[in-house]
Amino acid sequence: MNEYKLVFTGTTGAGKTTAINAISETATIVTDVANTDPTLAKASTTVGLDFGQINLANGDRVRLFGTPGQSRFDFMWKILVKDAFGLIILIDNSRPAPLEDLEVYLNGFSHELQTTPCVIGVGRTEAYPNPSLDDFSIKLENQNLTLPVIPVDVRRAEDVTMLIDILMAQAEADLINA
Ligand SMILES: Nc1nc2c(ncn2[C@@H]2O[C@H](COP(=O)(O)OP(=O)(O)OP(=O)(O)O)[C@@H](O)[C@H]2O)c(=O)[nH]1
Ligand SMILES: [Mg+2]
Repeated sequence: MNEYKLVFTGTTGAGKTTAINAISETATIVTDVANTDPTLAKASTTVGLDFGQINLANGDRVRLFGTPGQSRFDFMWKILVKDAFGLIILIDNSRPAPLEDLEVYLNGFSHELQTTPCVIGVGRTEAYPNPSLDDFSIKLENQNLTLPVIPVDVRRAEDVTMLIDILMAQAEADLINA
């Protein structure tokens, strides 16, 4: 049996905690506290990490970690991404500047992105279609990155599972091309 570590990161409210809760097969560890930021329309925010686990059909186990979104906790990003097999960046398209949000995480994880497979999941695209998925891809190309950009609703387990499947497929392709 192999064990893989995947890390969910991205802006506060994009749904890292929600995504891990949607698919974890074990009780999740959540370190949320009451949100006191009036610009953030939700009751709680993560101050430490999220943790959950899933088992793949072949018996392999995936450990899921979520970072806090707020940049005042960015020291946790480095701690959590250590030895990660893959990175999922979640974007909330209802925020004022989603492309700039993406850039924050591309910069924050620039070292890891050189070697670690990564997928971008964009949420709330139905109500907020702009920027488009193409706009995200162009932004990535400008940074010399070619990464999958997928629309997701993190409340739906099948959407979160799809992100993980794409990440695993990308990792396999990287191994074949290495
Ligand atoms: N209406 C709607 N709500 C969504 C959608 N995607 C996520 N949400 C909600 O957005 C919220 C996301 O909150 P969290 O999961 O706490 O976000 P987080 O990324 O962990 O945030 P931090 O821990 O603060 O960094 C939840 O209340 C979700 O139900 C969507 O597509 N539509
Ligand atoms: Mg959270």
